[in-house]
Amino acid sequence: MGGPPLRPDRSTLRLALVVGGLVLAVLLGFGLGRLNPPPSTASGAAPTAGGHTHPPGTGAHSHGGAAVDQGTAADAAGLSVSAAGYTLTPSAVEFPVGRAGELRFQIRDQRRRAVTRFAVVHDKPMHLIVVRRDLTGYQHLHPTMAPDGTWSVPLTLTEPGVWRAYADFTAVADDGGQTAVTLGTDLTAPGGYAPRPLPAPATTGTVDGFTVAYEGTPKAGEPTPLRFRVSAGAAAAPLERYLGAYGHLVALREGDLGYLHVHPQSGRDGDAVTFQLTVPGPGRYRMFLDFQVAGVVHTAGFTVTVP
Ligand SMILES: [Cu+2]
Repeated sequence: MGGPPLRPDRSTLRLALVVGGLVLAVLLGFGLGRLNPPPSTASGAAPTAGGHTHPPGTGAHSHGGAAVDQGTAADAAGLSVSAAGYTLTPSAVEFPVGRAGELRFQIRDQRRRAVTRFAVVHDKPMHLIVVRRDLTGYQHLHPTMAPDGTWSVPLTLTEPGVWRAYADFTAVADDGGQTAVTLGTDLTAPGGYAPRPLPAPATTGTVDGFTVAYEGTPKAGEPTPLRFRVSAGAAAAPLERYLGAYGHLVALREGDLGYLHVHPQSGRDGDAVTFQLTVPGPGRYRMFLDFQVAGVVHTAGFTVTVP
């Protein structure tokens, strides 16, 4: 060696100070950011009439013991991949048309951990609804969960286009708290998309040889009872319990595919099955009634216009 000791000249020192200062500033900013807890209704929260916000997909809840917003217009759900601190994470969203595939996804919490505890609601811990953008091709599926929180279900997208998948579940947090959420994501089946117009509004329809009719007129912002009757020929069809009730109803909004919550009334009144439907606003909706006869589930669809 023997050369003069290496000493940094002044400009190198200045540079070191500047870089060091920048690093310090970044670290401080990061630390400060972490000290502030993220707002609980961070992204996409929709303001409501009560002057506060709800995460989309969660609807009304109570603050400090006082119930708020009960009985007012319920928001549509399923419009977001992330709501109420939970995120729907599909592993793949593209499906070749008409080919049997498998949809796999996780529900992750705010710490990006896969959720593995779910409450059983309507007999199942997870309800998955899949429908094409034009509200055709409706499927109601029940995925199964692996121990690591990965859900999977066989899925075939029967025609080309963009499809929406809704995961309807109630997550159980570490402290036992339960959160009911419906998250939505798009799936795609590449190919020429030929959308079909929504069928005309009707209160009677036929499916698989059954005639299904309902009474009741949904109104915007009000829970409305809808009474469905299923008949086979002249007689009432012998409905069996399906998902803890004598039928299961899902309503979706044309335009944004908003997912409406429908509450079944327990039991049957006579040969009818009644649901309480709250429609968030005017528009056209497509309702899908699943019912079971002789061990087979059938689905009747109805278009309804809310003025
Ligand atoms: Cu279900």
